[in-house]
Amino acid sequence: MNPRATHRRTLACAATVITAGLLLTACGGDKDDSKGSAPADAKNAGAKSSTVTIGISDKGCAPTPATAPAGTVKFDVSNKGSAKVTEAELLDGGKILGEKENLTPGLSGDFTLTLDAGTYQVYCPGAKTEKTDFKVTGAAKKSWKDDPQLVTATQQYATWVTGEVKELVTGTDAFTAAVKAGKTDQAKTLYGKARVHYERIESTAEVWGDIDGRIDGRIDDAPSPADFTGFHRIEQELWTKNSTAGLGALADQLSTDVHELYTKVQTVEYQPAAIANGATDLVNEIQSSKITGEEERYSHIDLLDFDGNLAGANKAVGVLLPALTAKDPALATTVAQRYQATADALKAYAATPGYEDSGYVDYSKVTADQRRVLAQAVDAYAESVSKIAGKIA
Ligand SMILES: [Cu+2]
Repeated sequence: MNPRATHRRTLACAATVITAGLLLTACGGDKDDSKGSAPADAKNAGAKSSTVTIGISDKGCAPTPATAPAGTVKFDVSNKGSAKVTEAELLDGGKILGEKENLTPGLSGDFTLTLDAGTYQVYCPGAKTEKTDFKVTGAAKKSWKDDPQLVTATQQYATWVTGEVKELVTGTDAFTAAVKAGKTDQAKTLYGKARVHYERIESTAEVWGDIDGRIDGRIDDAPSPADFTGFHRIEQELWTKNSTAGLGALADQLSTDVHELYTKVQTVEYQPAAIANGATDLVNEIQSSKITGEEERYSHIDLLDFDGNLAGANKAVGVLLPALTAKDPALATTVAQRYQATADALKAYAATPGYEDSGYVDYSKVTADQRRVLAQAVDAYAESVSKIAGKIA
């Protein structure tokens, strides 16, 4: 869970999510998916690609232009000096398709989406006018579905995510059983073994904001103490009180929630750009919540979470690599090199069996200077990964 996005979830354009027979389109405007989606290659003749500028201010975040043709749309977002409005999202109904957050005054960033015809909203929470319509018209001439490499990529990724969540379920059930049996030491070592599977796929889990919040939320995200549940609530008790007392109901709830997640992920249909954006989110999560020590503040197994986010990003990049190599071999090479540099930087802290059996040292023992070195590697990797969506969308 991204610590800055509280009480709601954010994944950039995760997928088309089918829930209980209801088709919810997360990445396009069409409810029936009949108009096709977006160009597989923005450089292809006939494919459309456009850029929209969004300036955030206290007043609002109206997009310029306010319309775009169906296809690949890149949103350039900048904060024009608002201290209270620091993010912009593209919404389709209630769903977040893409966003740029944590933009303090003067900062800018971008996100790229594949959009079908429809009316969307640009949303900037906290502004005087929070929502402005954004219209997409026409039908894209080419779809990523025409590119066999990209179709294969989405299938591979779906299979991998489902497998990871299956392991999450198994690992979490073992962890919660230990908690309920009062085996504190065993619970502590099983905690990380379950969590790493969540961290690998959390960009997908974040599609369902409420579940992500229940499973992976932090004390700071909870409006009231009763809302603080899941892994980190149990983590707090295990490490600060060295006890499992009174955790039975929380353990049961956590098991129920990961089982529900397993049911839900099997309904996701991924888009290539969504997979790429998910990889970017995972790398950004390393920076915002692992390097900082924010996420595992009681257990200090942050390096294992780091490992999970990095592996998840690398998997997403990996399935897209054949298509990316065909379109931008130089970027494919840079991404691979920077991944390796990040993996090497992390490996310096590997240990066997490691702190709490995590495979890594206790993160609280990693100095500020050492953390800076890790952050630099992650930063460079994030920068290259963030370019993938625009190339393959
Ligand atoms: Cu997390």
